[in-house]
Amino acid sequence: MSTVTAQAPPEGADVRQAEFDAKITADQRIEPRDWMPDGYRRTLVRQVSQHAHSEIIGMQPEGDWIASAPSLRRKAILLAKVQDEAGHGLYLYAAAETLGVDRADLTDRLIEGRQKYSSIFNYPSLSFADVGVIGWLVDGAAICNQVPLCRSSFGPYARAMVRICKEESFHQRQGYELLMRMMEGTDAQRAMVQDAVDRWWWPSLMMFGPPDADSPNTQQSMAWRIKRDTNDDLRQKFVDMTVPQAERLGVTLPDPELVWNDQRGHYDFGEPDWVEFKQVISGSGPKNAERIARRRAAHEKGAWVREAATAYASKHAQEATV
Ligand code: FAQ
Repeated sequence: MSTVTAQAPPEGADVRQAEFDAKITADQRIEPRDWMPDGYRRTLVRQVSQHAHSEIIGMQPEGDWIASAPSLRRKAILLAKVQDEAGHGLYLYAAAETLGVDRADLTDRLIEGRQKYSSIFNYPSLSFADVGVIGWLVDGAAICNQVPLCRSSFGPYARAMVRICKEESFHQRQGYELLMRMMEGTDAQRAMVQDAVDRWWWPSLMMFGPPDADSPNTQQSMAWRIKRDTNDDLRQKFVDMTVPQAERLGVTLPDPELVWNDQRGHYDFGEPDWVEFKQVISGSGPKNAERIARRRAAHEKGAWVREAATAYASKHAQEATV
């Protein structure tokens, strides 16, 4: 009898883990009913729900300008854009719910400060030029970050991203178009655009998250193919994409270290203020308290709608059983 024994096939959880690993390696999608490791599920719930919160809170800085838009055309465009962001939040909450969490609970986590949302939305929008700059830089950064997420390994998240990215592209173009018009206007309008660029540039770079060396989640999220690129790689891509757009627009980006590096084939750029970033994501940014207070008030004001919908649904269910 041979002393060499064939390796026993993996059993139970091991088989499921092996199947999961094989799918990830083969770049196949993980779907909600598939087995997945707890850490994979937790990471997705964290990222997808924080992403959803960002879209919903992200309605506020531009929403502030709907009533004061300078023309009916600009008001209609802005209304449509802000409504799109609400839609993105809803797709993303729905994607998170496929992981077994409840949207009402996620909303509680947001308004009780137990979950984060993007740092960028904790800065004020001080003039109508901010609407253009948010479209150009903030939606531009969002697209850079989110196009690769269309290939994220979790099916519902990746599919939500496809539609979201199409809409974000429209948002970016409307922002750039608004700025082009303002730059063709008066000196005062050009100064407003430059001032908005000066205020939003560094916070836009922070949207990509901390440097790779300080990012606790990137390595594992890349191994699971939830994230497809590192924070620093996406930040570089954004800078490379944006500098020629700034030149075309006729604005200066507020970074004296920004220079083309022929050897690297990329722009070199300065370091964002990571102390400020940490303060903003831990709740002490210029607008954190106001953003959450407003979200909480909207949630409380909407209680009657939720109650009415629940009453309607249970009446409907009762009638169906009669
Ligand atoms: N802000 O280890 P990492 C939009 C947190 S949507 C706040 O690198 P990860 C549309 C991070 O959560 C914008 N927190 O984390 C729009 C973690 O904390 P935790 C939102 C941040 O997840 C446009 C800790 O720091 N987009 O703009 C930020 O691997 C215009 C350590 O960081 C998404 O959510 C930040 N900037 O990478 C709407 C995209 N960065 O959770 C209206 C999807 C990091 O352990 C108007 N998300 N943190 O307590 C992602 O790609 C990733 O989650 C990253 C962070 C890249 C944001």
